Amino acid sequence: MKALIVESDENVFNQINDCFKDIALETVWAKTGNHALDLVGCNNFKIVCVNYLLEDMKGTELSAELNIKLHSKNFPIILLLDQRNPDIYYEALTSGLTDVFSLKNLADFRDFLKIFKKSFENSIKNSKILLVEDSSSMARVIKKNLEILGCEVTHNTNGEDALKNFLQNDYDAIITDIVLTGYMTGLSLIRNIRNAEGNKKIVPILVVTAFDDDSRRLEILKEGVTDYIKKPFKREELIVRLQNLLKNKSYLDKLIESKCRLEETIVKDHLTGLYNRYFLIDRGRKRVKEAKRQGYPLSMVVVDIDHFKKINDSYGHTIGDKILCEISDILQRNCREEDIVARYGGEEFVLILPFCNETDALVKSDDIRKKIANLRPHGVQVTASFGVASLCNAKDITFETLFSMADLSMYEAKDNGRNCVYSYSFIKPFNFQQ
Ligand code: GH3
Ligand code: MG
Ligand code: MG
Ligand code: MG
Repeated sequence: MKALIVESDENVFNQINDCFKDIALETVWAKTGNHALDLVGCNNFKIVCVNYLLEDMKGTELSAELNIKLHSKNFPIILLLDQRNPDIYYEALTSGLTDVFSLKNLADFRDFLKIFKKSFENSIKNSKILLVEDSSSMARVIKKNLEILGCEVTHNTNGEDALKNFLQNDYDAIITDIVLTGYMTGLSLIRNIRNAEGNKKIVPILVVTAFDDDSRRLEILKEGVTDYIKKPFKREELIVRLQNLLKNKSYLDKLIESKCRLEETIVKDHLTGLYNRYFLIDRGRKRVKEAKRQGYPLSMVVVDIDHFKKINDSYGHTIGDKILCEISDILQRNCREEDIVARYGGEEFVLILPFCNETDALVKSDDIRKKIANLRPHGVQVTASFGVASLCNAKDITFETLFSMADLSMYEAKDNGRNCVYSYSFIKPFNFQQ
């Protein structure tokens, strides 16, 4: 990675060069604009810094020439000015320069360079790329160029293998040709990727193809590709386009991650990690309706820790909290993935058990009750009372009525000595041994 400094004054060059030393970037010195134009043709610069006043031309003129010579700008061109001047700023930005910094205050420029280097390294290094290209010579060129930059490249010549690889692995970007070996075209591969399940389908896709007529390009874009590049292409263009895709992908990944975290905090109880009352009611209503519609059994269990107030009073709230977490773990561990285990509030929990009839729910509840009674978290004897209600054949039961039935049964258990399981259909204690 090299930088070009275009500066006619040696002292000023040394000042600018020092900024690049800070970020360990190799520099090449061009004393004039024409010297710079000669150098860019045969070097691969990642950034060019130009003084506004050069011996043979203005920095803005050099910038315009660089843009013409290289057709498309694929590295930042930075203008360094002796003094602030709004007219020159305007001229600079309209001549295609990326940014302007003052030579009087190089701290800003140093900060810019640090960010520039970091973003360059992060966006492309260690990226996993799936390359789908039938031409082995073209694939070799692309693969080599990306591997130099630290990418891990998997190459397939046909869409079938590429699709299999895509479904089995996670890639940061896909680079694909349109004409491939095998039965699948690049377009069909793209369609399959965009129809994939979940977040996999949003992977950036860069199409690299020799087709350049407008209608075909439009077709390719309509399939949802992220970017398009025409063969033959310049190495820089491929890298810059890929870099942009990867940068956007990383923003999107961060966004998805924070959305998931946010969704989790909305539905989870902070202390125990169980679902909260909001989630229980929302999902519970849906589950009850679904069970009624499809005619499968569903049970609800209300669990309330016995004399928890006394436990708090005797051992303190901190131990009380830890006990709540341990009881939550027991409830969670004894339920299936499709069950809902929620903290309804305080020391009260609710379980929703789809595909579990009343008898099974009673057996399960009594099993959990015994486990809690034998747990002795932090050396404290803890018990809980259970109330069970089931959908059975009653057609007009809602989530709310089922909850009231289970809650009433739980109070029945409290009234009858605690540390026991009561069910609504009998309002009598359930004893598994009998
Ligand atoms: P019962 O057997 O009749 O259910 O008696 P109880 O003491 O468990 O019931 P009560 O409703 O009288 O008291 C519940 C206690 O639970 C009071 C409250 O301080 C405690 N509690 C509620 N939420 C928390 C919590 O997040 N942490 C702790 N440590 N205690 C809690
Ligand atoms: Mg091809
Ligand atoms: Mg209680
Ligand atoms: Mg309670």
